Amino acid sequence: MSTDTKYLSDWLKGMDAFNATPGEGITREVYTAEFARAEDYVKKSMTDLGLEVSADAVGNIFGRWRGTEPELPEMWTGSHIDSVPHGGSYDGAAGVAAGLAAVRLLMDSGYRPRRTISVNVYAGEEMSRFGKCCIGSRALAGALTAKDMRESVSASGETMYDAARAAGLHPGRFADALPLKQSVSAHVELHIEQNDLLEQQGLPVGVVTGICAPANLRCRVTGEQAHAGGRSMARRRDAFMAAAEMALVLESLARASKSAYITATVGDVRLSPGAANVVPGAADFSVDIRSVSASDKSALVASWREKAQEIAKRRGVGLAIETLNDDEPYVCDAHINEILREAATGLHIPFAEVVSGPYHDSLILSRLMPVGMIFIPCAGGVSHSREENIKMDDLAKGTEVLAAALKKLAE
Ligand code: HGY
Ligand code: MN
Ligand code: MN
Repeated sequence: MSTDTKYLSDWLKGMDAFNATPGEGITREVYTAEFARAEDYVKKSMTDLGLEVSADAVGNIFGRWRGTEPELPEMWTGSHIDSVPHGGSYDGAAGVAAGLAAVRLLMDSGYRPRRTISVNVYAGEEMSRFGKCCIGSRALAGALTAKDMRESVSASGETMYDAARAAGLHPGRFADALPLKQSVSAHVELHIEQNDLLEQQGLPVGVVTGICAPANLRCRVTGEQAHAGGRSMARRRDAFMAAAEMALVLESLARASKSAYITATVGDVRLSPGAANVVPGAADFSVDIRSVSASDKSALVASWREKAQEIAKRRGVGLAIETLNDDEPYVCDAHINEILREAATGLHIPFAEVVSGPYHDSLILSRLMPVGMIFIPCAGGVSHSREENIKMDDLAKGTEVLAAALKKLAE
């Protein structure tokens, strides 16, 4: 079986058109106009393949290839099409393209699955707009409710619920199909690695052994707003400097951790009032801590919280920490991974087993079904950046492994 790389690259080029920042990377945040048009594009490509298309109240899309025994639990694949601001063309979208191309490959081979195979798009995997990641897969898993949608507010003050309605969805009909009632046999997601382990080894495919999970905290330091020239250094309660010290302590604790895989990031800092000649009275910042080990992650969260409170006390500032989510890491399903390894070997496609530092919808879906992931390299391991790039040949190879695995898992 050899994948039609033209189908993959044409599909991805078509997806690039739905972008709020042309020429400055891809910005396609969940429940925006670009996102709504991208969803229509996906539905059309599913219809063009002869798949039965359906969508739920939060914007998850399902493209079903009915099996000969549709009463059996379905086989799922899929990923996301939303992006971070000024991100790349392949984070998420490559996995949707691969799912469609894998089904197309199997159809062209004359194969008919026993189980229905569904190629899916999960809404809102990125947390950038509402501070909550994996909106669609959480809704399926019962970890997000319509009430949560009304209470999640973007930086511009719009609720997730209203934004979903503005994007043409019907969150009021949440309970029609959410949380997921049916049982699903398994889920395999293809995704770009977003690290450079595969590229370093010159390998086109990775089989993911574990998916790290994030603890996302929203932190607010409150100090005293003052004049940048008038207030002496000794008398300041500078919210930013306190936050900066807390961030540096986070970095040193993460670097000192003995964990097999752990990361800590402060990716979003907002100062108030945010003027060059004013000592900030308040500093809001995000903390993103991940590990493939739940205990290592909670140890880092706990030790950082303690140090941060000590810094706040010493500097005479307030510190409020809100936990947005704290998810369980996932060790990928051994049976699925055996099938993925066999598929790659049978296709003479060299592969390595790798850990996923990034989380994915598969992490959340693992609460409902056994899950495996296939990685392909991305240039320099760069992602969440306009520099994100892949080799179409690697995506084609990953698609062939996905197709072979779907064929096996749909029996
Ligand atoms: O942040 C992540 O791990 C994912 O790419 N949203
Ligand atoms: Mn991402
Ligand atoms: Mn992603």
